[in-house]
Amino acid sequence: MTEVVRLENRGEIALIMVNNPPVNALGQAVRQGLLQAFRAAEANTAVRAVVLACEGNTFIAGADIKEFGKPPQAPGLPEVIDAIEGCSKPSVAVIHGTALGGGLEVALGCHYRIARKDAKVGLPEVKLGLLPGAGGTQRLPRLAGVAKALDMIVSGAPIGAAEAMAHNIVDELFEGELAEAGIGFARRLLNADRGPRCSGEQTLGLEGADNEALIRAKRAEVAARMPGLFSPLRCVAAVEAAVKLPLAEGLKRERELFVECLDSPQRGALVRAFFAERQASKINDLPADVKPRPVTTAAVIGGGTMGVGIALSFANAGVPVKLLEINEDALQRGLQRARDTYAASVKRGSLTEEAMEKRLSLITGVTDYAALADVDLVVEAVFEDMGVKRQVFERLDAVCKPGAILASNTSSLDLNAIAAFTKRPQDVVGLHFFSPANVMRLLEVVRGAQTSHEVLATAMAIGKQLKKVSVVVGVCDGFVGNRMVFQYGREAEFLLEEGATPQQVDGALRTFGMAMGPFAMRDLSGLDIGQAIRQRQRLTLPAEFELPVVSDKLCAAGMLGQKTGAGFYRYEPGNRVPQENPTLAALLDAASQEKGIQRRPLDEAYIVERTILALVNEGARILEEGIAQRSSDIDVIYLNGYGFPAFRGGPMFYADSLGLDVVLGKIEALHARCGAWWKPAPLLERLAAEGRRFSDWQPGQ
Ligand code: 3H9
Repeated sequence: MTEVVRLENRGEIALIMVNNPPVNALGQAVRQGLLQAFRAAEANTAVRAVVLACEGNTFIAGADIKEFGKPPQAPGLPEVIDAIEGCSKPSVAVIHGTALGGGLEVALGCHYRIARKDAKVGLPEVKLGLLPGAGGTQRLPRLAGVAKALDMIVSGAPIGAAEAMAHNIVDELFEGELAEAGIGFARRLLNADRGPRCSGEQTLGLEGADNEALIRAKRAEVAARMPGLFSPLRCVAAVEAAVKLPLAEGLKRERELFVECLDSPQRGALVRAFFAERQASKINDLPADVKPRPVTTAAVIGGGTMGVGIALSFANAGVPVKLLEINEDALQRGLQRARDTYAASVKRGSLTEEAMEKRLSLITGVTDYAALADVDLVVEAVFEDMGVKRQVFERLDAVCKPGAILASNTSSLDLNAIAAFTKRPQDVVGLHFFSPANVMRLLEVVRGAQTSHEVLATAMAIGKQLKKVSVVVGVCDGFVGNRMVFQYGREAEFLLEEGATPQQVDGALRTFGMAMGPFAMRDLSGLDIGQAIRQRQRLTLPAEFELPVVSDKLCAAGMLGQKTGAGFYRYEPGNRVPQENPTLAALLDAASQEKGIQRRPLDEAYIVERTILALVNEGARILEEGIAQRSSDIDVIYLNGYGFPAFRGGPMFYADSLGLDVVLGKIEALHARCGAWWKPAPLLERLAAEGRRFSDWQPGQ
């Protein structure tokens, strides 16, 4: 056998163990090893059944994603699974951890499957711009039915072992040791004289439902909910082949569709996004021996929307958290907000009553700073005002135990100045959550000038514990995400002055793939927030950096967005769907006139260029200043916090894929046309001249 696949004979049972850390991915050596092991078991007349299990934390978690896009190496996975399914002796896959993608496909190739009670199974290929390419789209519907298979394959979401058993995907659940459970099950098969049973030959799942109607409905749902995505419609087409074609032809059709996905640029972008997210957890200059401090208790200062959202995040992760407010009334409002948020989840069916009570019991309300003396970590989420922050941090410095981490959720203030309010700046770090903090996955971990390595490592570990995607950023106005979005929002507003409507700008950017248009987004967060920032900037910006005036005019008219029933759009009471704001046209005319602009129709491509390239140019500055460690970190922030389409990989990857020479050319043209804001970032100029990309740039090069 190969090193990564071991075959042991346990009496009449062959035990095949895969050992390819970290996740037992199906690289070439594993495929080769599996093929050899099954062939050897087949050839050995003493063997009557085969058990397949994995070492480490998980069953096979899929194909080796690093191999995509490289020349294929034999044997291919379909060939391996054919050999497994064709084995004349019954085989049992023993699933623990996560059987994902090709891993589940290998298990479906086995004749029986047992799963540890805490295991999960799924076909997440769609998240990588692919579809299951080794029989998953043909075998799963035959076992689990077309409705379940479509849901799993199109969403990519895994399901738990019990649900998998209910849907005929696994045959039995077990607890305890893997090999023992597998061998025990195999012995029972032999005693009952049960032989091989091919998933591909089963038809139960295809019977008794109007499968064509299910396919039609899923196709319509995908078209409506996932516009612009390449692989989901092909996932549906592959399942349709399972319904309409015999297995061998269905597998052929699946292969064709898989190769189309493999060759699509979206696959490249989504796989890059997968690795970018993992890369973001690595801090370049952190010595390997730095250990995070244990955090078993936390506190949050401020019971507003943000503070409560952060407290909920801790409670969701099972960490006891104290919520501090300045008086009993404010505290009760905060605690009620926490209860209401959970109650809404219970009503939606995403949380049980029991889980709600358990989580609420982890949140303790306090009004006295002395109650924070023993906590390991405090996150401040009070009003964005330096005076208020000073008061909070001075008090925290006075009461918190040595070694406690003092974190600020500030989104716009200078973290180094905040750290200087304490006598322990090394213990101060920024934890910039995004609203609603209990829902949004992104966490910017702001590294102050004096933040210690240990504190930074602890902040990253907390992010992981809270199931956030954490990205280290440096101190500057707006950090990475908001600093870039300021450029984007400003350009979007300039487009309104040039002749576009909010509907046109939002529509063009949604077609590009943004989850939400910038104006619907601004209405949601409230126009008054930006106004305060603009007023501050007008005092300091050089004259050539002009600012748009539309949102100021809306604010002056009392139209602050959803909360006032009108902003860039109008809203019916109780309805968040944006309608046309009938007073806006006159206001836009006035803004254009004021600036001496002749309004003109703008096309979609121009709208996208003007906004997305504003992100890219600022991203390049951020990279050069070392505010982000690497271009992929910027992309991770945009994919997880700003609704940037994952199939485009993030703004910096998008620029790389256009070619930086092309991007520079467009930015130079915008500079000539629109003025100072568009001065090309020096790093962009340099990389374009050298024929390089953002993704291959390292600091100091
Ligand atoms: C497929 O199967 C196609 C087939 O249908 C058809 C073929 C013909 N490959 O996430 P973590 C690395 S498509 C290579 O931090 P966790 C990862 O980069 C595939 N490497 O751990 C990281 O490396 P590093 C379908 C992989 O415990 C390390 O493992 N399968 C792969 O939080 C730890 O990862 C999927 O899409 C891989 N497949 O979560 C599953 N997976 O330490 C993708 C992980 O150097 N994987 N790595 O940064 C996952 O969802 C999660 O990794 C998993 C573990 C849940 C398994």
